[in-house]
Amino acid sequence: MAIETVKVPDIGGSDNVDVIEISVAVGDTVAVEDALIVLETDKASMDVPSTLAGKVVAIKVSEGDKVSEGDAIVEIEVEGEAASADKDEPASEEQPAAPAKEEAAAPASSGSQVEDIPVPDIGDADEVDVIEVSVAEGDEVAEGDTLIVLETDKASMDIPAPKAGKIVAMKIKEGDKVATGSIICQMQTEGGEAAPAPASTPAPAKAESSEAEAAPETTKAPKTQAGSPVTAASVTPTNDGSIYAGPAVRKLARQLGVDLDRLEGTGPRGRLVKDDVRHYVKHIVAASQSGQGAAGGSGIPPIPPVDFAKFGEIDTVKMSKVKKITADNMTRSWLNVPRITQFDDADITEMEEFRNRLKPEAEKRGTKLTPLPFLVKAAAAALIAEPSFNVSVHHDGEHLVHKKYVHIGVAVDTPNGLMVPVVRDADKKGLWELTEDINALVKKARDGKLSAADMQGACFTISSLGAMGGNGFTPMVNAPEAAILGVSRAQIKPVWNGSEFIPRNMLPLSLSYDHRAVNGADAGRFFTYLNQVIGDIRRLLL
Ligand code: CAO
Repeated sequence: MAIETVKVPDIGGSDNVDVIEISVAVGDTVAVEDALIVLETDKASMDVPSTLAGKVVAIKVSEGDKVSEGDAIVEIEVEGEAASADKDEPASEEQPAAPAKEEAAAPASSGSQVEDIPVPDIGDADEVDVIEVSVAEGDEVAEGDTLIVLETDKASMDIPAPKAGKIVAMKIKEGDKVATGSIICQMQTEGGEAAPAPASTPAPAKAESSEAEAAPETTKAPKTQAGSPVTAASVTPTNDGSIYAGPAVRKLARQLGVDLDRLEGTGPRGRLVKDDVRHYVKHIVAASQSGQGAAGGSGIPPIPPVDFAKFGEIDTVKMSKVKKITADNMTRSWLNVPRITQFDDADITEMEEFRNRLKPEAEKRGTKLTPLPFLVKAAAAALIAEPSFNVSVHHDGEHLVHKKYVHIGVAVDTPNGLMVPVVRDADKKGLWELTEDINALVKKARDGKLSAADMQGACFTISSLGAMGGNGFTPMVNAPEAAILGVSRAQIKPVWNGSEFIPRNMLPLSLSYDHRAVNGADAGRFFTYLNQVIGDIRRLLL
């Protein structure tokens, strides 16, 4: 057993390269070529593979560190003596310089001139795909601007302009295959020498000695500690390989905190380009500012602005705070809650006869008795009878919260907007107490006097539009509650009793529920029970 250190290999002369990912943990067993860390330069990201097989006993770098060639990455406990025979040999002496191609950059002279811009040293790969041409004839480019993007089996790399100038002729096109030294384009430059810039780090060119030497002849492929070149073949995309994006795009995404997994590439063959990242961020920001599609960075495109005044006279009125909060809540519910709505008519003929008989008593009590307290009472009874409905999806998305209390929200239309105060312990209260509670809450809501506590803790909501009319609607679940009952206008309808049609007072109900929390069978049982109770309120005594 021996403890050996794996160091940062030759990374093409780049110093202080960002460590963007640690791919192993202490205790991991790694094989030769397993990725240890991921480095990222301006132009490329690359895995640094292990040169040793064994157990990781110490990690010498952290995410966010900057490293250079020779810095220790990990310590590995290896079997027997040195696992890597040539581990101590200086990497820079291992690899012969990459041969210069005949068509490499023409020597430059001072003044304005046209220069051939070659592909810099990209290692030994000689049939590398050009997957993107980022410039066109006539473009002015700055030093470092991407000219083309190359891609091997394992990596993509931007090839930057070695200096500023104007593209006078493109010599390659998308789909071509190139090698080190292939001419990319001709550029008109001002003075100086045309030294090809390093390619992206997967196989960067590295100036061997003085600036006076022509770069292609003096570059060499970077190597691992064990001496194998860090060519494209040992470089993999930083994520799971299913993301088709170049290093510059990856870097931009990382800077903006964008998860590339969520994006669809619009580049050739679905490749992600910088504009995809920018558009994504733009949409998220616009959506969150307009209150649309903001949930969880969903990337839902916002509704484009419209100048309504173009079509006629308008007034633009600021939304009340309540309306804005409602808008956020509705959007949140719409985007987060997979909702099902089920419809049925409850026969309230008997219930209404009973309510009408109670009206004089209600008057004596100084209150008004509408169908709503009956519905609250019936819903409370149904939640007790079918506890699978009295739940919420836990915010961790992995648990269901089963509630042992029964608080019911009542949607109230107020001058300020929709508010939902909560009737506490509805299952424990009689009809008169419920009536008083509801009336008090409705008054408080319309007087703008509800406290935050008055509107919290509901298990289930009832939204009654019965007084306004309508045959049915699909109420929005008031998350994190699991369900809501929509009540529409009761009507006398002909109902078949088996031998004849008889007139019955039918109340259209719509039950929306969070399908993550409640399955259809539970919903069916709950709704049937609720309708039975409403149809025969004597059942509330059972
Ligand atoms: N069918 C027929 N008539 C109905 C009815 C129904 N489903 N529900 C109520 N009515 C009747 C009442 O009985 C009352 O008539 P009477 O005075 O003759 O008895 C009349 O309509 C007015 O009732 P109301 O609206 O004053 O009282 P309510 O208890 O039915 O409703 C409240 C109270 C606060 C729920 C209601 O006023 C309200 O604000 N509803 C709006 C809810 C809402 O905006 N929801 C959002 C929908 S979209 O998410």
